[in-house]
Amino acid sequence: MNLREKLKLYVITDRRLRNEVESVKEALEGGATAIQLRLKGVPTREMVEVGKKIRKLTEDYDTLYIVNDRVDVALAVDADGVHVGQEDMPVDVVKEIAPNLIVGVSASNLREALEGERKGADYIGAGSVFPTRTKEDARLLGLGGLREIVENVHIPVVAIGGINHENIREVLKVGIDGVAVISAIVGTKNIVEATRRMKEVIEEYKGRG
Ligand code: TZP
Ligand code: MG
Repeated sequence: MNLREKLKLYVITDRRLRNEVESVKEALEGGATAIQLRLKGVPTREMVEVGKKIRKLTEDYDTLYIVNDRVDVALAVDADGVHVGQEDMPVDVVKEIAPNLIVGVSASNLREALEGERKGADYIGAGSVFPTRTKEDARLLGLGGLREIVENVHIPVVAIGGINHENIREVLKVGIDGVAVISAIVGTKNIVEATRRMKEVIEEYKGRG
């Protein structure tokens, strides 16, 4: 499966909403195509411990596994990739020290997306598409900004921020490769079901190929 296909439904952990291992198990069962381990303010040792468990689970489902922020942790747990923000390690430096990792970069405007692409990113995480309560300092990109990125970069684009079962069709219309979701999946009681329902909408839209 190519990267675009693997980025279709990208579920991100959030400990404030649910334990990571539990939420990953359920999201995988529901059909998530990518998992991101996102842990803020957690000791490195614990990150590695949790990260290894999630490696096993994602392996069983042949699902893409990305670690947020930390190149060292991504390498330590044998993740497929790392996702870096505008204040994390620059993409070209990540590629220098970890050439085998898939690297995603966050962009909240076209300039950041083009710069990420130029520096060798494998995909762009573009957002926040809608207002979100999950990330305090998220900058609003909007659907218009998302469209501008999709029309100008050549690498896959994953939309993030405030995406839920109600507004996902508007996002798919823009022509993105995937959606990244926290609260609309991890913040629900039945993560399996929430994942499955979102996957159905995506596949309906993109065709099941
Ligand atoms: N980056 C931009 S918006 C966001 C991140 C991590 C939060 C997405 O969470 P939610 O709950 O899907 O809006
Ligand atoms: Mg970051």
